[in-house]
Amino acid sequence: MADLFIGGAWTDAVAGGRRTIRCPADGAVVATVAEATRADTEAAIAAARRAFDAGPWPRTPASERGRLLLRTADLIERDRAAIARAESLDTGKRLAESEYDVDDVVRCFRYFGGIAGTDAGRVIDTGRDDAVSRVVYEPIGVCGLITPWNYPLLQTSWKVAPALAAGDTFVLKPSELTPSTAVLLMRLLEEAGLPPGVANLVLGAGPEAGAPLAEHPDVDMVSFTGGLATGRRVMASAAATVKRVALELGGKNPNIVFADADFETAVDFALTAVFLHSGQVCSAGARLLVEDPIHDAFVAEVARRAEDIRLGGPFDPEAETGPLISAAHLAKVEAYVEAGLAEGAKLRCGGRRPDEPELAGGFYYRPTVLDGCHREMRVVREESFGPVLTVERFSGEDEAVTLGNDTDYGLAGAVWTRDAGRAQRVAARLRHGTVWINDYHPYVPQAEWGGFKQSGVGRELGPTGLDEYREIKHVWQNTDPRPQHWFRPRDAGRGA
Ligand code: TXE
Repeated sequence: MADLFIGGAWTDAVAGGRRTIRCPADGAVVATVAEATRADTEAAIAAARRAFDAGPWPRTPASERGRLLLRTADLIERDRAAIARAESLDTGKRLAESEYDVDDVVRCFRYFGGIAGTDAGRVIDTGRDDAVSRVVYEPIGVCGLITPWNYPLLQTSWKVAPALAAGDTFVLKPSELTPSTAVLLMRLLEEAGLPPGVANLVLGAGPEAGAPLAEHPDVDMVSFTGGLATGRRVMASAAATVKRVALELGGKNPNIVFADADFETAVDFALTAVFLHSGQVCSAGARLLVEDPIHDAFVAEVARRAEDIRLGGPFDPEAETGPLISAAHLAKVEAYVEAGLAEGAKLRCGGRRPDEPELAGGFYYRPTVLDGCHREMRVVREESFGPVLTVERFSGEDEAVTLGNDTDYGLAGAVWTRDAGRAQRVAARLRHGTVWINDYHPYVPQAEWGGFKQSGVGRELGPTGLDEYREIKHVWQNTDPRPQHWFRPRDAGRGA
């Protein structure tokens, strides 16, 4: 079946061949999909350019664009079961989690559908009666949207929904590992009545199908979610044409537990923070900082409970979390754990693949707790993106903040304490884009999501998330233009 969507038509890549998609839980073949070449991506860019320059979409009233997003949300909700199933097969994640993700996708489309057209800019008091001045929003143009494999449709919706609300056209390049739900979304946008060429989809490898989106002069903005190394490359390529850039590059997120925290709740959330989706979450609380007096008891309890976590495939009702995305990613996670142990970390649990024979066909790794860690270790500084929790000990507020901020990243973090003043003080001092107090992981589409430092550039979600996808223009109009004579005409005032 043709699965590249270019200029409103479904086509197959001619030169790129096909890629086989396998479920990471057991290696079963899920689908084969077309693999785009550079030429296919360039054709998609040309289609998006035409739809922007000559098509109706950028000039469609924003409220009408919003209505299309709301219709799309209804269609996604209608197809919830099929979309969640496809997401689980590509990613290996539990079906229940894919269902939550699809619900979040619906909320995202409804949020941007709802705010499209509610802000028409502002009128400025010029102090004159012969001039009017307005600040208005305009679409940026053609957006290149590059998304990862951990939350494939959700990450896509965080880009597609505001781009459409703003009046942009786009080329989407999902992760080559998890393309299925992007195909389903394109079909629903088509059904919702999006004009041809506004939404384009190319599938395939980053360097071939994705790189032109950062390089091509006809792309006005590139929005990327993925790893730090690729993000830097995207940003460098975008510099050649001074594109707008939005990047979400993950984090190394501190989960800070003070001695006065609600012990049981903090233990419970420490597990969710890092082991949800086997740690393949940009905001994962992979760095646990525990205050001295409770450190030993806390780590023992976290490790005890982590031992009990049940691994399994997407449709195993007993499973609590699933496999890693690929053999390469599993090897990378294993290497991080080995490096941590070589640098002196103490293994409290995990540190191996599971024993169950029925899991042998998937990329599973046991939830792992490494104690006695310090900030010079690679496993503490770099994102393992796996089910690996490193534990550091601290004493007092200042040290908690110093450790919590001692990272190149700045995406998210949490603080656990019963002291309301301390909670606010620590939250204010942490240099991370999201800080949870006595909680971990919740987000709402109304609030911005974005990173400090090397976690990224720009924002997703929230009203200013929409601003990432539009230009702000000041329009000044003199309503009674007359000669000004800054420089007096030769004949003016002669003899005066
Ligand atoms: O990511 P890549 P990978 C982190 C996590 C993980 C690491 C590597 O630590 O272990 O990144 O994962 C496309 N030009 N995150 O290798 O390469 C690629 O095809 C343009 C954090 O899977 O960043 C895919 O669509 N595009 C993260 C997307 O970039 C290119 C989520 C992401 O892949 C490209 C995922 C190129 N030259 C991984 N090369 C988060 N922030 O949540 C690749 N791509």
